Amino acid sequence: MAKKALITGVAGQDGGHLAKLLYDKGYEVYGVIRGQLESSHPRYKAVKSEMPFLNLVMADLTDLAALTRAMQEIRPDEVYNLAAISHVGYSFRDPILTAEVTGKGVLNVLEAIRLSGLEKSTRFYQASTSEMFGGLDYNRPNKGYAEDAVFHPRSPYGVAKLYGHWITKNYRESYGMHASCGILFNHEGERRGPEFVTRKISKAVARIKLGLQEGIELGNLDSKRDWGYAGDYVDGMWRMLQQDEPGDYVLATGETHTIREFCEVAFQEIDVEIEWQGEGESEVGVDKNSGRMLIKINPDFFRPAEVDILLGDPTKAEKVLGWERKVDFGGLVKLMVENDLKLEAL
Ligand code: G4F
Repeated sequence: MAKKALITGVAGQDGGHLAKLLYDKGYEVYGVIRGQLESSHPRYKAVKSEMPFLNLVMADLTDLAALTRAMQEIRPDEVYNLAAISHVGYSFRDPILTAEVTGKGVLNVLEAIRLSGLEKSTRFYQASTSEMFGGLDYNRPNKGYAEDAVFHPRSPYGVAKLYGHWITKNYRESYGMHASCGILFNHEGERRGPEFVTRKISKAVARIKLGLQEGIELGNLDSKRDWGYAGDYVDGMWRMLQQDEPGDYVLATGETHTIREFCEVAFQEIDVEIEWQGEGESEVGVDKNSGRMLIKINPDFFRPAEVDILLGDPTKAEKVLGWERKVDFGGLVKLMVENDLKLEAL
Protein backbone atom coordinates (compact mmCIF):
# COMPACT_ATOMS: atom_id res chain seq x y z
CA MET A 1 0.00 0.00 0.00
CA ALA A 2 1.24 3.48 -0.85
CA LYS A 3 2.26 5.65 2.10
CA LYS A 4 0.03 8.66 2.76
CA ALA A 5 1.54 12.10 3.32
CA LEU A 6 -0.35 15.20 4.36
CA ILE A 7 1.22 18.60 3.68
CA THR A 8 -0.06 21.82 5.21
CA GLY A 9 0.84 24.88 3.15
CA VAL A 10 0.85 22.85 -0.04
CA ALA A 11 0.17 25.96 -2.14
CA GLY A 12 3.41 27.60 -0.96
CA GLN A 13 6.92 27.33 -2.38
CA ASP A 14 8.08 24.34 -0.34
CA GLY A 15 4.68 22.65 -0.46
CA GLY A 16 4.81 22.40 -4.24
CA HIS A 17 8.37 21.05 -4.32
CA LEU A 18 7.62 18.54 -1.57
CA ALA A 19 4.32 17.36 -3.04
CA LYS A 20 6.06 16.55 -6.33
CA LEU A 21 8.94 14.79 -4.59
CA LEU A 22 6.59 12.60 -2.55
CA TYR A 23 4.37 11.82 -5.53
CA ASP A 24 7.45 10.74 -7.50
CA LYS A 25 8.36 8.46 -4.60
CA GLY A 26 4.96 6.77 -4.86
CA TYR A 27 3.15 8.49 -1.98
CA GLU A 28 -0.56 9.28 -1.94
CA VAL A 29 -0.29 13.03 -1.35
CA TYR A 30 -2.86 15.13 0.52
CA GLY A 31 -2.51 18.90 0.57
CA VAL A 32 -4.20 21.21 3.01
CA ILE A 33 -5.37 24.53 1.64
CA ARG A 34 -6.95 27.27 3.61
CA GLY A 35 -10.48 28.43 4.13
CA GLN A 36 -13.62 28.04 2.15
CA LEU A 37 -12.29 27.48 -1.35
CA GLU A 38 -14.74 25.77 -3.65
CA SER A 39 -13.36 23.55 -6.40
CA SER A 40 -14.33 26.33 -8.83
CA HIS A 41 -12.21 28.92 -6.94
CA PRO A 42 -9.24 30.21 -9.03
CA ARG A 43 -6.67 29.34 -6.33
CA TYR A 44 -8.05 25.83 -5.90
CA LYS A 45 -8.07 25.38 -9.68
CA ALA A 46 -4.52 26.73 -9.99
CA VAL A 47 -3.13 24.28 -7.41
CA LYS A 48 -5.07 21.39 -8.94
CA SER A 49 -4.01 22.18 -12.49
CA GLU A 50 -0.34 22.36 -11.50
CA MET A 51 -0.51 19.22 -9.34
CA PRO A 52 -3.45 17.11 -10.54
CA PHE A 53 -2.27 14.18 -8.41
CA LEU A 54 -2.98 16.14 -5.20
CA ASN A 55 -5.90 15.29 -2.94
CA LEU A 56 -6.92 18.69 -1.60
CA VAL A 57 -8.28 19.08 1.92
CA MET A 58 -9.87 22.30 3.21
CA ALA A 59 -8.65 23.29 6.65
CA ASP A 60 -7.12 26.23 8.45
CA LEU A 61 -4.23 25.97 10.86
CA THR A 62 -6.30 27.84 13.43
CA ASP A 63 -9.14 25.30 13.19
CA LEU A 64 -8.45 22.29 15.39
CA ALA A 65 -11.75 20.60 14.49
CA ALA A 66 -11.04 20.71 10.74
CA LEU A 67 -7.47 19.47 11.24
CA THR A 68 -8.64 16.63 13.48
CA ARG A 69 -11.29 15.62 10.93
CA ALA A 70 -8.60 15.56 8.23
CA MET A 71 -6.31 13.37 10.37
CA GLN A 72 -9.14 10.97 11.21
CA GLU A 73 -10.26 10.63 7.61
CA ILE A 74 -6.82 10.34 6.00
CA ARG A 75 -4.77 8.70 8.79
CA PRO A 76 -1.52 9.90 7.18
CA ASP A 77 1.80 8.11 7.70
CA GLU A 78 3.65 11.42 7.49
CA VAL A 79 2.55 15.00 8.18
CA TYR A 80 4.65 17.94 6.95
CA ASN A 81 3.65 21.20 8.62
CA LEU A 82 4.78 23.88 6.17
CA ALA A 83 1.88 26.31 6.53
CA ALA A 84 2.67 29.63 8.19
CA ILE A 85 2.53 33.36 7.86
CA SER A 86 6.08 33.31 6.59
CA HIS A 87 6.93 36.87 5.58
CA VAL A 88 9.11 38.36 8.30
CA GLY A 89 8.31 41.99 7.41
CA TYR A 90 4.57 41.29 7.39
CA SER A 91 4.75 39.66 10.81
CA PHE A 92 5.57 43.06 12.33
CA ARG A 93 2.32 44.42 10.87
CA ASP A 94 0.17 41.47 11.98
CA PRO A 95 1.88 39.93 15.00
CA ILE A 96 -1.28 38.49 16.57
CA LEU A 97 -2.33 36.54 13.51
CA THR A 98 1.29 35.44 13.06
CA ALA A 99 1.30 34.04 16.60
CA GLU A 100 -2.03 32.26 15.99
CA VAL A 101 -1.02 30.66 12.69
CA THR A 102 2.75 30.30 12.76
CA GLY A 103 2.97 29.51 16.47
CA LYS A 104 -0.24 28.05 17.88
CA GLY A 105 -1.13 26.50 14.52
CA VAL A 106 1.69 23.99 15.07
CA LEU A 107 0.08 22.93 18.35
CA ASN A 108 -3.24 22.47 16.57
CA VAL A 109 -1.67 20.09 14.03
CA LEU A 110 0.09 18.13 16.77
CA GLU A 111 -3.09 17.96 18.84
CA ALA A 112 -5.11 16.85 15.80
CA ILE A 113 -2.67 13.94 15.41
CA ARG A 114 -2.88 13.08 19.12
CA LEU A 115 -6.68 13.41 19.35
CA SER A 116 -6.92 11.03 16.41
CA GLY A 117 -4.83 8.44 18.28
CA LEU A 118 -2.08 8.66 15.67
CA GLU A 119 0.75 9.93 17.85
CA LYS A 120 2.57 6.59 17.82
CA SER A 121 2.18 5.91 14.11
CA THR A 122 2.21 9.26 12.26
CA ARG A 123 5.56 10.95 11.72
CA PHE A 124 5.62 14.73 11.93
CA TYR A 125 7.85 17.37 10.33
CA GLN A 126 7.88 20.95 11.61
CA ALA A 127 9.22 23.73 9.39
CA SER A 128 11.45 25.52 11.87
CA THR A 129 13.66 28.34 10.62
CA SER A 130 16.97 30.14 10.92
CA GLU A 131 14.94 33.24 11.87
CA MET A 132 14.82 31.69 15.36
CA PHE A 133 18.53 32.47 15.74
CA GLY A 134 18.58 36.13 14.87
CA GLY A 135 22.22 36.96 14.08
CA LEU A 136 25.72 35.60 14.37
CA ASP A 137 26.53 32.75 16.69
CA TYR A 138 29.37 34.54 18.45
CA ASN A 139 30.66 31.27 19.86
CA ARG A 140 31.44 29.97 16.38
CA PRO A 141 31.36 33.07 14.15
CA ASN A 142 33.05 31.45 11.18
CA LYS A 143 31.12 28.20 11.14
CA GLY A 144 27.58 29.43 11.45
CA TYR A 145 24.65 28.14 13.41
CA ALA A 146 24.29 24.49 14.21
CA GLU A 147 21.36 22.77 15.93
CA ASP A 148 22.58 23.60 19.45
CA ALA A 149 23.08 27.35 18.95
CA VAL A 150 21.31 29.83 21.19
CA PHE A 151 18.02 31.25 19.90
CA HIS A 152 17.34 34.98 19.78
CA PRO A 153 14.45 35.66 17.38
CA ARG A 154 14.15 39.26 16.15
CA SER A 155 10.64 39.33 14.69
CA PRO A 156 7.12 38.23 15.66
CA TYR A 157 7.57 35.57 12.99
CA GLY A 158 10.77 34.26 14.57
CA VAL A 159 9.20 34.24 18.03
CA ALA A 160 6.14 32.34 16.77
CA LYS A 161 8.35 29.82 14.97
CA LEU A 162 10.31 29.28 18.16
CA TYR A 163 7.07 28.30 19.91
CA GLY A 164 6.37 25.84 17.09
CA HIS A 165 9.89 24.44 17.43
CA TRP A 166 9.66 23.87 21.17
CA ILE A 167 6.13 22.50 21.18
CA THR A 168 7.22 19.96 18.57
CA LYS A 169 10.16 18.90 20.76
CA ASN A 170 7.77 18.78 23.73
CA TYR A 171 5.40 16.38 21.93
CA ARG A 172 8.40 14.25 20.98
CA GLU A 173 9.52 14.08 24.61
CA SER A 174 6.05 13.85 26.20
CA TYR A 175 4.27 11.42 23.89
CA GLY A 176 7.14 9.65 22.13
CA MET A 177 6.09 11.12 18.80
CA HIS A 178 8.38 10.80 15.80
CA ALA A 179 8.41 14.60 15.46
CA SER A 180 11.36 16.32 13.78
CA CYS A 181 12.27 19.96 13.20
CA GLY A 182 14.08 21.14 10.09
CA ILE A 183 15.84 24.41 10.89
CA LEU A 184 15.99 25.69 7.35
CA PHE A 185 18.02 28.67 6.28
CA ASN A 186 16.68 30.78 3.41
CA HIS A 187 15.77 28.68 0.41
CA GLU A 188 14.60 30.17 -2.82
CA GLY A 189 13.83 29.32 -6.43
CA GLU A 190 11.34 29.66 -9.26
CA ARG A 191 8.39 29.04 -6.93
CA ARG A 192 9.35 31.79 -4.45
CA GLY A 193 6.74 34.51 -3.87
CA PRO A 194 7.63 37.99 -5.20
CA GLU A 195 7.32 39.49 -1.70
CA PHE A 196 10.65 37.88 -0.77
CA VAL A 197 13.79 39.73 -1.77
CA THR A 198 15.39 37.19 -4.11
CA ARG A 199 12.32 36.76 -6.27
CA LYS A 200 11.59 40.48 -6.16
CA ILE A 201 15.07 41.05 -7.61
CA SER A 202 15.00 38.24 -10.21
CA LYS A 203 11.58 39.37 -11.43
CA ALA A 204 12.65 43.01 -11.62
CA VAL A 205 15.85 42.13 -13.50
CA ALA A 206 13.82 40.18 -16.07
CA ARG A 207 11.28 42.99 -16.44
CA ILE A 208 14.00 45.63 -16.78
CA LYS A 209 15.66 43.55 -19.50
CA LEU A 210 12.33 43.29 -21.35
CA GLY A 211 11.60 47.01 -20.96
CA LEU A 212 8.62 46.38 -18.67
CA GLN A 213 10.00 48.12 -15.58
CA GLU A 214 12.36 51.06 -14.92
CA GLY A 215 14.15 49.95 -11.75
CA ILE A 216 13.73 48.38 -8.34
CA GLU A 217 13.31 49.76 -4.82
CA LEU A 218 14.80 47.76 -1.96
CA GLY A 219 15.36 48.06 1.79
CA ASN A 220 18.47 46.91 3.63
CA LEU A 221 21.16 45.94 1.09
CA ASP A 222 23.72 44.88 3.68
CA SER A 223 21.98 42.05 5.48
CA LYS A 224 23.47 38.67 4.66
CA ARG A 225 21.62 35.44 4.01
CA ASP A 226 22.58 31.80 3.58
CA TRP A 227 20.57 31.10 0.40
CA GLY A 228 20.00 27.61 -1.00
CA TYR A 229 17.61 26.09 -3.54
CA ALA A 230 14.19 25.04 -2.19
CA GLY A 231 14.11 21.87 -4.31
CA ASP A 232 17.21 20.59 -2.51
CA TYR A 233 15.76 21.41 0.91
CA VAL A 234 12.52 19.43 0.61
CA ASP A 235 14.60 16.30 0.06
CA GLY A 236 16.14 17.00 3.49
CA MET A 237 12.66 17.23 5.04
CA TRP A 238 11.73 13.82 3.67
CA ARG A 239 15.01 12.30 4.85
CA MET A 240 14.33 13.50 8.42
CA LEU A 241 11.12 11.47 8.56
CA GLN A 242 12.83 8.32 7.24
CA GLN A 243 15.23 8.13 10.22
CA ASP A 244 14.66 5.57 12.98
CA GLU A 245 14.73 8.38 15.54
CA PRO A 246 13.30 11.91 15.32
CA GLY A 247 15.63 14.90 15.65
CA ASP A 248 16.46 18.48 14.73
CA TYR A 249 18.53 19.31 11.67
CA VAL A 250 19.94 22.49 10.15
CA LEU A 251 19.67 22.69 6.36
CA ALA A 252 21.91 25.43 4.97
CA THR A 253 24.70 26.02 2.47
CA GLY A 254 27.41 27.26 4.84
CA GLU A 255 27.86 30.39 2.67
CA THR A 256 26.43 33.83 3.20
CA HIS A 257 25.91 36.71 0.75
CA THR A 258 24.54 40.24 0.98
CA ILE A 259 21.41 41.46 -0.80
CA ARG A 260 23.81 43.75 -2.66
CA GLU A 261 25.72 40.71 -4.02
CA PHE A 262 22.48 39.03 -5.03
CA CYS A 263 21.60 42.15 -7.05
CA GLU A 264 25.03 42.27 -8.69
CA VAL A 265 24.96 38.61 -9.75
CA ALA A 266 21.35 38.85 -10.93
CA PHE A 267 22.10 41.88 -13.13
CA GLN A 268 25.19 40.13 -14.52
CA GLU A 269 22.75 37.56 -15.94
CA ILE A 270 21.47 40.29 -18.27
CA ASP A 271 24.99 41.65 -18.88
CA VAL A 272 24.61 44.69 -16.67
CA GLU A 273 27.40 45.62 -14.26
CA ILE A 274 26.08 47.45 -11.21
CA GLU A 275 28.07 50.32 -9.75
CA TRP A 276 27.06 51.58 -6.30
CA GLN A 277 27.00 55.34 -5.72
CA GLY A 278 26.15 57.40 -2.64
CA GLU A 279 25.55 56.25 0.91
CA GLY A 280 22.79 55.22 3.32
CA GLU A 281 19.27 55.93 2.14
CA SER A 282 20.64 57.91 -0.82
CA GLU A 283 22.65 55.01 -2.20
CA VAL A 284 21.78 53.90 -5.71
CA GLY A 285 22.86 51.11 -8.04
CA VAL A 286 23.52 52.26 -11.59
CA ASP A 287 24.36 50.51 -14.84
CA LYS A 288 28.12 51.11 -15.07
CA ASN A 289 28.00 51.47 -18.86
CA SER A 290 25.00 53.70 -19.36
CA GLY A 291 24.79 55.41 -15.96
CA ARG A 292 21.08 54.51 -15.80
CA MET A 293 19.75 54.24 -12.25
CA LEU A 294 18.41 50.73 -11.62
CA ILE A 295 18.32 50.26 -7.84
CA LYS A 296 17.32 52.69 -5.14
CA ILE A 297 16.57 52.50 -1.43
CA ASN A 298 13.03 52.75 -0.08
CA PRO A 299 13.03 52.90 3.74
CA ASP A 300 9.50 51.42 3.75
CA PHE A 301 11.22 48.07 3.29
CA PHE A 302 13.36 48.45 6.41
CA ARG A 303 12.26 46.33 9.38
CA PRO A 304 11.86 47.47 13.01
CA ALA A 305 14.51 44.89 13.94
CA GLU A 306 16.77 43.22 11.40
CA VAL A 307 18.67 39.94 11.33
CA ASP A 308 21.98 41.22 9.98
CA ILE A 309 23.55 37.91 9.09
CA LEU A 310 22.48 34.29 8.77
CA LEU A 311 24.96 31.50 8.19
CA GLY A 312 24.20 27.84 8.83
CA ASP A 313 26.27 24.74 9.45
CA PRO A 314 24.62 21.70 7.80
CA THR A 315 27.24 19.18 8.97
CA LYS A 316 24.77 17.06 10.98
CA ALA A 317 22.28 16.80 8.10
CA GLU A 318 25.07 15.88 5.68
CA LYS A 319 26.47 13.20 7.96
CA VAL A 320 23.31 11.69 9.42
CA LEU A 321 20.80 12.18 6.60
CA GLY A 322 23.26 11.98 3.70
CA TRP A 323 21.73 15.28 2.56
CA GLU A 324 23.47 17.19 -0.21
CA ARG A 325 22.80 20.30 -2.25
CA LYS A 326 22.88 20.35 -6.02
CA VAL A 327 22.46 24.10 -6.64
CA ASP A 328 25.03 26.68 -5.50
CA PHE A 329 24.57 30.45 -5.07
CA GLY A 330 25.48 31.34 -8.68
CA GLY A 331 23.30 28.51 -10.00
CA LEU A 332 20.38 29.68 -7.87
CA VAL A 333 20.50 33.29 -9.11
CA LYS A 334 20.85 32.12 -12.71
CA LEU A 335 17.94 29.70 -12.42
CA MET A 336 15.70 32.40 -10.93
CA VAL A 337 16.52 35.10 -13.50
CA GLU A 338 16.19 32.67 -16.43
CA ASN A 339 12.83 31.50 -15.11
CA ASP A 340 11.54 35.07 -14.77
CA LEU A 341 12.82 36.02 -18.22
CA LYS A 342 10.72 33.19 -19.63
CA LEU A 343 7.63 34.05 -17.55
CA GLU A 344 7.77 37.79 -18.21
CA ALA A 345 8.19 37.26 -21.95
CA LEU A 346 4.89 35.35 -22.15
O1 G4F B 1 13.63 37.64 1.44
P1 G4F B 1 13.32 38.08 2.82
O2 G4F B 1 11.99 38.71 3.04
O3 G4F B 1 13.56 36.82 3.75
P2 G4F B 1 13.85 36.65 5.32
O4 G4F B 1 13.35 37.80 6.08
O5 G4F B 1 15.29 36.31 5.47
O6 G4F B 1 12.95 35.40 5.66
C1 G4F B 1 12.88 34.24 4.82
O7 G4F B 1 13.81 33.29 5.25
C2 G4F B 1 13.57 32.74 6.56
C3 G4F B 1 14.67 31.73 6.84
O8 G4F B 1 15.75 32.38 7.46
C4 G4F B 1 12.20 32.11 6.60
F1 G4F B 1 11.97 31.62 7.82
C5 G4F B 1 11.15 33.15 6.25
O9 G4F B 1 9.87 32.56 6.24
C6 G4F B 1 11.45 33.71 4.87
O10 G4F B 1 11.31 32.67 3.94
O11 G4F B 1 14.41 39.15 3.32
C7 G4F B 1 15.79 38.85 3.27
C8 G4F B 1 16.57 40.11 3.60
C9 G4F B 1 16.14 40.83 4.87
O12 G4F B 1 17.29 41.22 5.57
C10 G4F B 1 15.39 42.06 4.37
O13 G4F B 1 15.44 43.18 5.25
O14 G4F B 1 16.39 41.05 2.54
C11 G4F B 1 16.18 42.33 3.10
N1 G4F B 1 15.46 43.14 2.12
C12 G4F B 1 15.96 44.27 1.54
N2 G4F B 1 15.07 44.79 0.70
C13 G4F B 1 14.23 42.94 1.65
C14 G4F B 1 13.99 43.98 0.76
N3 G4F B 1 13.34 41.95 1.91
C15 G4F B 1 12.16 42.01 1.24
N4 G4F B 1 11.25 41.02 1.46
N5 G4F B 1 11.85 43.02 0.36
C16 G4F B 1 12.74 44.03 0.08
O15 G4F B 1 12.47 44.93 -0.73
